[in-house]
Order: sequence, then C-alpha cells, then structure tokens
Amino acid sequence: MKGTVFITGASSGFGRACARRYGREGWQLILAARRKESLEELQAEIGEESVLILPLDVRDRAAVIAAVASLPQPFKKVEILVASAGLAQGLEPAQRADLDDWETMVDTNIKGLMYTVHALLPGMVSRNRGHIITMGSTAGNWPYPGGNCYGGTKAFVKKFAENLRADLLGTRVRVTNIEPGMAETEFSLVRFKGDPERSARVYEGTQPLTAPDIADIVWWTTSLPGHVNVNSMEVMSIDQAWGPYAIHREAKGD
Ligand code: NDP
Ligand code: 8X3
Repeated sequence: MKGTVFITGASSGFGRACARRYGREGWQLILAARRKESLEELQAEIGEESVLILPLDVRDRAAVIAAVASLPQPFKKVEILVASAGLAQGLEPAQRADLDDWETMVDTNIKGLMYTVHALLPGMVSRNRGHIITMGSTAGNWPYPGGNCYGGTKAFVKKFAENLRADLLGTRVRVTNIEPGMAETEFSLVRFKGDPERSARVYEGTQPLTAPDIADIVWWTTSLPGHVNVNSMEVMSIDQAWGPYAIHREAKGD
C-alpha cells in the first residue's frame, strides 16, 4: 500500500474518478458521501480490503468530527485529502434566487470543507506529511450571470486554500486548489434539481472536461516531489474560454 487518501464526494463525478485513479495506483481509500449504495458499489469494484466507506453528510459537523476520530487503525494516517464534495443549486439571478439554495451551497461547499479540513489537518501536521486538494472552480475566479452564491463559495475555497498554505509554511503539508471549468458529471443535474434536458444542454455541442481528466490532474499534482506545491490550477475544456465584458446599453435620452 502506498498510503491513505480520504475522498469526499466519492459517490460521483470527480471524487469517484479520483477513487478509481488512486485505487488503481494501489492506495488505500476512505470514501465519503451521502449515497451509501454508490460507495458500496465502488468498494466492491476497487476491493473490499483497501476501501473504507463513510456514508456521511459533510454539512453535519459532529458527524465529520466523529468519523475522522473513529477511523480504524489501518486507515488512521491520512496522507491525502481530496475534498470534492460540493454542489451548485440554481442559476437564477441573485434577485430571484432561492435563499435555501444559497444556504445549501454555503453549508456544503464552505462549512463542509472547513469541517473536513479541520478534522484531518492536525494529523497531517503531526506526521509532517500530507496534501490537501480543494475543489475550487473557474466560478471562484470569474463571475457569470447566475453564478452568484456558488461563485462566492468557490472564491472562499480558493482563499481558504491559499491561507492554509500560509499557515502550513515550514511543514511538509501541501495544499492545492483545483479550479475546473465546465465538466460533465452529475453537477448540472444537481444544479437543475434533476432536470436531465436542462443539464444536457449545458454540454451540448461541446467536448467538456470529464471526471477522469480531473482525476489525472489531481493524481499528477500529488505525485510531484514533496517540495513542489502546485498552489492552484485552473483548467478548462478547449471549448470554453472567457467572454468580453458585458455592457448594458440604452437608447440615448432614456
Ligand atoms: P457531482 O455532482 O458528480 O459530485 C458531487 C459529489 O459531492 C457527490 O459525490 C455528492 O455525493 C457529494 N456531495 C454533495 N453534497 C454532499 C454532502 N452534503 N455531503 C457529502 N457529500 C456531498 O459533481 P462534480 O464531481 O462535478 O463536483 C465535485 C466538485 O467539483 C464540487 O465541489 C463542484 O462544485 C466542483 N466543480 C465541478 C465542476 C463541474 O463542471 N462539474 C467544475 C468546477 C468545480 P452525495 O450526493 O452522495 O452526497
Ligand atoms: C462548475 C463550473 O462554470 O458551472 O464549477 O460554475 S461552472
């Protein structure tokens, strides 16, 4: 065994692809998400003995703390955290957004990440060995209509990761914020609350990033020599780029 990687959001998308990637490379896996059946499938696929599943809601602070505190001995020394659990809810302009959606995003993308990092970081520091991968987004770097609270949460993720680096200077614990653009996972299906047509339209006529693309990048980042810290990496599909400034014009005299 090479070491132990703790992956949140392991039931789908980037987290699931990372589980497969690290599993293939002979790592021991701790897989967390709410959907137990999906984690069980992955465990059966990768191998019972090297995979511990943690059916867990990262918004539940006590549950996250308890799960990390009670990791069985062979899984206690977590070397890598891939904190992929996260979501967007809605794409309405801020003035029409649902406040519950905003709270769900803050609770999951910000507070869930805080709980997970807070629980695992002391062990990494005491062993002087570790790597935290946070899942930011292009949405944390660049605004877009309807991104409002989601973009805000991902900007937090980016700044949190950078500030962790500042605190961890002098240790051998690395921190990397991965910042993907459009990638086809369950992300849009979740954002549009289970509407498959609306979700499919996001990727129509494009070749979006895939979950294995991101898993390759995560894997590469953590495989670099221990003195090399990739602080952040923004990555887009070749079919995505920035637009010009949006300018609102009204007829003269209005
Ligand atoms: P998916 O919807 O495919 O996966 C999201 C994962 O997060 C699932 O495993 C889900 O598991 C888990 N999750 C969501 N809420 C919770 C919760 N409360 N507790 C525990 N786990 C939770 O999307 P992606 O793989 O695309 O997204 C992964 C991360 O990447 C997210 O943080 C997302 O914001 C980010 N991202 C996605 C991009 C994209 O275009 N796809 C681009 C940039 C960033 P379950 O439902 O079983 O709990
Ligand atoms: C996911 C990418 O552009 O839908 O973070 O916000 S985007």
